[in-house]
Amino acid sequence: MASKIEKNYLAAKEMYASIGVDTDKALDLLSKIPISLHCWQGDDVNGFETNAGGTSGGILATGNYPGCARNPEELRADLDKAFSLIPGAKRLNLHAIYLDAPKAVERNKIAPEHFESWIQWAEEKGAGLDFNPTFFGHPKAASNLTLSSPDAGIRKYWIEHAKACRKIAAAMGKRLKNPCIMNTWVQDGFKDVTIDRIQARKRLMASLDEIYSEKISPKYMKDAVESKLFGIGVESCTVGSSEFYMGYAVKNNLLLCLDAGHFHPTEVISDKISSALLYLDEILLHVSRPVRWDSDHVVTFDDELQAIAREIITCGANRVHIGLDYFDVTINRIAAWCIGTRNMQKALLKALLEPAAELKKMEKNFEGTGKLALLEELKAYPFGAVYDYFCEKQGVPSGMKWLDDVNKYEKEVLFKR
Ligand code: RNT
Ligand code: ZN
Repeated sequence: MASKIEKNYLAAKEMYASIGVDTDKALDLLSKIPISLHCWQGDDVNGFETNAGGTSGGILATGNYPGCARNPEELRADLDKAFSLIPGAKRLNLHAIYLDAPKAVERNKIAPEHFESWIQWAEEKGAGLDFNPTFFGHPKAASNLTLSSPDAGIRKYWIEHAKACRKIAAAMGKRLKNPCIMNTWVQDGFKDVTIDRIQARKRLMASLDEIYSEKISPKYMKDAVESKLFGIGVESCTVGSSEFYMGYAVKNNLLLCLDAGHFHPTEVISDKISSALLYLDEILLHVSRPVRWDSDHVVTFDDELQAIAREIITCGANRVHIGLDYFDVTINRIAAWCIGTRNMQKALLKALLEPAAELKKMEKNFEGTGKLALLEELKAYPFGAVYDYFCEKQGVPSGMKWLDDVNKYEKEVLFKR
């Protein structure tokens, strides 16, 4: 006998079929779009370096919810829980500070062996890994200038760090037979009136040129660069601005990383995807939710998320790598992963369930009335029933059931930490 979820799905399937949409096909496509979960939601961006420095560098994890992972084993256990509650293809995005090493290692000396336990974990899960050098939370980043520092010694240290990270990323991609995306974001910037912006940018450019001078096969790793508008303490000038990295990525054929919180408050990344893809082969997204500023709130099912998802589907999901980037310490961290990732997936599904050809035709024919009417009607279509069925098919709790699991784990594991 069909379950309630299946019955609801069949009713939804019929409704979508009546507007020419094949729900089975949409679910098949959805199951193949990977979402990269950011490890740093699990421990408030602290990392596992001995003498950890915390965030700094203009980013801020706020809140004091109990249960933070204190070591790689705990973080992996928490990720196992999250992965078991999220359907579809998943990757894990690591930062260099998440190394698993018995004793302190300088950041310019880190190597693939320090990430062996993560690679093994990913192998077991059949998940790809992504990677990031960490330029913040470190005494050598105290001036808020790293790759663009006027101090050659500081620059050298961070160039070495980035080069070491590219080797780690390549090792991850090689072992997992799945290219690792390495995203470079530096907080470099100035608090107040900045006179010589061009020299700072020239220094950043020269450092990046040196970092990328070693050619590594895209079979193993791909490089992305992430711009930003401003950070706390560096409000007046960010060296790696949007224009800087757009030019740099295009010139050097790198991936451009668009973070939803890194632009002016009314500027949206959904409108940038189609332009970026005209000049670049692939891009990376940091799907986040800025509230008044780059606050990195948990991703909700808001208009911009739906717009981002529609662009990914329209422009080609194979060219857009989806990463999440937020860190909320006021709620359960595993729930934060589940809510944000499941929302990203629901938004992708909703986009996949749009009668795209029909909508495009209307737009081309200037049928604005019909297009708006159809888009509004679609908002009440039962995509939730389709998502529930997806969860069930993938052996993952549907609806709110995943939260019971998280609550149980919270009581039995997290609150005992
Ligand atoms: C910071 C950037 C960056 C970080 C992570 C931890 O504003 O968004 O991507 O959030 O690298
Ligand atoms: Zn980001």
